[in-house]
Amino acid sequence: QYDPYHDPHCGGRQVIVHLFEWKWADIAAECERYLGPKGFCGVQVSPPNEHTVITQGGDRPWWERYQPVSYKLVSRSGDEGQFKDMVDRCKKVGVRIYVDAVLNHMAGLGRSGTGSAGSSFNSDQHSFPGVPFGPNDFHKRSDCPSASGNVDNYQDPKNVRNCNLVGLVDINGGTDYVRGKQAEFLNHLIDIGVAGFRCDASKHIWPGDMGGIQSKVKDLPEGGRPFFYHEVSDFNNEAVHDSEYFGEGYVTEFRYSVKVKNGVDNLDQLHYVYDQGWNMSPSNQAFVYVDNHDTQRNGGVITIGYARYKRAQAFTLAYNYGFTRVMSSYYFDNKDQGPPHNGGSLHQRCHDKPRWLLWKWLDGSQLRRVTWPNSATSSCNRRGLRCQLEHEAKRCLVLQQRQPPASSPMGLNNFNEHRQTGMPSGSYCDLISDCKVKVETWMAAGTPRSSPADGNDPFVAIISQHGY
Ligand code: LAG
Ligand code: CA
Repeated sequence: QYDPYHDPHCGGRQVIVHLFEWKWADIAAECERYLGPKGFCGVQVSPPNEHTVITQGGDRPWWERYQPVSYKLVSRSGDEGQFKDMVDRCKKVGVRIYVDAVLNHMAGLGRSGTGSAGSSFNSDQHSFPGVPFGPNDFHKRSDCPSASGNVDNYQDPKNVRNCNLVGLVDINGGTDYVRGKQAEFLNHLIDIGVAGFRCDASKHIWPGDMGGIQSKVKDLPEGGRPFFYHEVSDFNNEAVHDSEYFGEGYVTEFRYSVKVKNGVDNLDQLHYVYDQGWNMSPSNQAFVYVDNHDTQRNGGVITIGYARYKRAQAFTLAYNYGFTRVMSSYYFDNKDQGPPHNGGSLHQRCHDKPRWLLWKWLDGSQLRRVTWPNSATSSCNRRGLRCQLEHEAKRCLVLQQRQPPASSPMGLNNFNEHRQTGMPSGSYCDLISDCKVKVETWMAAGTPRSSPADGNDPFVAIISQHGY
């Protein structure tokens, strides 16, 4: 059944890639060169609006863009003309743009001066004439119950939503004026052709305020609601729960990243990645990823540099749980380090570090996640699936499912191993042959079910080893 609040508007494609800190011109070229032909649904782009310009140790940290100065579309990634050109060119090759929308706050206390679009601002005075926002548009000191004025007690929703997140001045989304200004920003992006939004720090915005903004946001020009996914981390130990945002769109499922880490470390746990015992969101609400730009810096998850990163990614794309995003980033020596495209192009620089171009080894044929056999697609059985891959890979390691014991859940110890070599080389092998990476594909498959998103489903894992 069609769900208007969960449609990414990309014609059935299923994977978003976060091109963290890429410039608009580079993303446009990448859509045409790679992402469109390979079947990517879309790109999550870094915040496109005016932000602070922060110099620190001779560098500009990536996180200056999480300190908005106004909603003018001039950022470190490019200006409004370049942004429009990117949206158009990507859309022409079937790739949509999803904007990282920072609505909870403006710049940090102690910061003032001129933003990336030339607007003046002064955070201590709550003055952002580029919007314009003034003192009445922010939470009052008396709205925030913490002693420091910062968010410091995650057991109290008022503290989480009304105080300053790491000193970033906290917008009061309760008024019609603020909601109108923020909706105007999102509507401008929709007019340009953007298909949806990653809402930054949604946990720190009252769900009612978020709903109030979204209700002022227009339908897409081609019809339908924009795609919303909300940044809310929930590990069952705080007062705020991600389920409070289910009415507003998908919600980031941080617990999945931990589950998939445990799963690829210990394969027998992989079939528990959707764990209702952990209160994980149902598949049609869960936005999932192995790592994101924060967790790849802060640890606790599998990220670049881990032997199992590709396996975790491939599993995530193949497994029938949630809406998926992969991460494409840049090399860094310290976690504040900004992108390497000052003057040049990040795109070129990334090719110097091919291991960072994670999506490069993801061929479009792997981005098709397995649909469960039903009456219409009954020919899509396990054997058919395996054969298809065998013909595309030079060598395959096929883990074939054995007959499971009637009552117990499936684990990988229920699988037989078949090694196959000398498979005819197919098109995707050739396409990725210059990447010198191992392509691993895990395919979910199993007995027909009415609900495809049951974490206890058995699966067949197919690993095609290529280029080794
Ligand atoms: C997010 N999701 O909910 C982003 O994914 C995350 O990257 C953002 O933090 C955060 N919420 C606020 O939008 C990032 C950095 C922070 C940085 C902040 C603002 O992880 O480290 O804070 O963006 O730029 C920085 C300094 C802090 C300082 C603050 C205010 O690191 O020490 O207090 O700026 O000046
Ligand atoms: Ca807030």
